[in-house]
Amino acid sequence: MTAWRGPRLRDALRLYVITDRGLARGRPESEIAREAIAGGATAIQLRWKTGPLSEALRVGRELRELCRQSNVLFVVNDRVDLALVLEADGVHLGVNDVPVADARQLVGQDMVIGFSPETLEQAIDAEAAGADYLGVGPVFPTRTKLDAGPAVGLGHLERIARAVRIPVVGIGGITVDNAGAVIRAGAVGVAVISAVVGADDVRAAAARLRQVVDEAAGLR
Ligand code: TZP
Ligand code: MG
Repeated sequence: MTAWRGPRLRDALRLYVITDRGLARGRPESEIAREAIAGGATAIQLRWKTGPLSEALRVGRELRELCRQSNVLFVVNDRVDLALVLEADGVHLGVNDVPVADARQLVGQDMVIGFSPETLEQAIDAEAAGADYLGVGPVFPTRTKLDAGPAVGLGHLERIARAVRIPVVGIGGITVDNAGAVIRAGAVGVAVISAVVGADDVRAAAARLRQVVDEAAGLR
């Protein structure tokens, strides 16, 4: 495992685009990722919920290469084994996945570990267990993840961001219209699926979101 050598993590989390085959309307993950990166995505996550693992590996290898070429953080959702095989820069875990402390044992110190807490306590525990960043959401209502639960809102995000030292990204229902508020609530970045993957022009959608995030963060 080689360590992440791109921008510091909080900068690599600014615009975090997550793949979704259903929302891509027939466009391959590699095309979505290439366009998203061209528009300003700083991280790409392979999110693979159904379908053969051999296909996930094939797609993952393409994303791995694209991200490497552009110094973009490449993260695998849920699966520590897939992240290791793909030499991902990071793995993203939820409350029903391998616990953070066990994942840390498996991946070593070099791989970035992200975690999605449902409560403030889980957020604090994940930081103590070795998580490098947190994904908090769904901040707003979303139809993309049916089991995501009700929206937690900006207040919940803000409380978690204040309580931990590691960077926090907001996720769930984020668009150009509300991304600025997510950053002002204390997130270093936004994680999105439909706002980018579902867009007719993926590159333009990513570029607009990146602009909103950067402006809210005082970076442009
Ligand atoms: N986790 C919490 S909400 C969500 C995930 C994966 C879905 C985000 O998708 P969208 O389309 O950006 O709301
Ligand atoms: Mg998960």
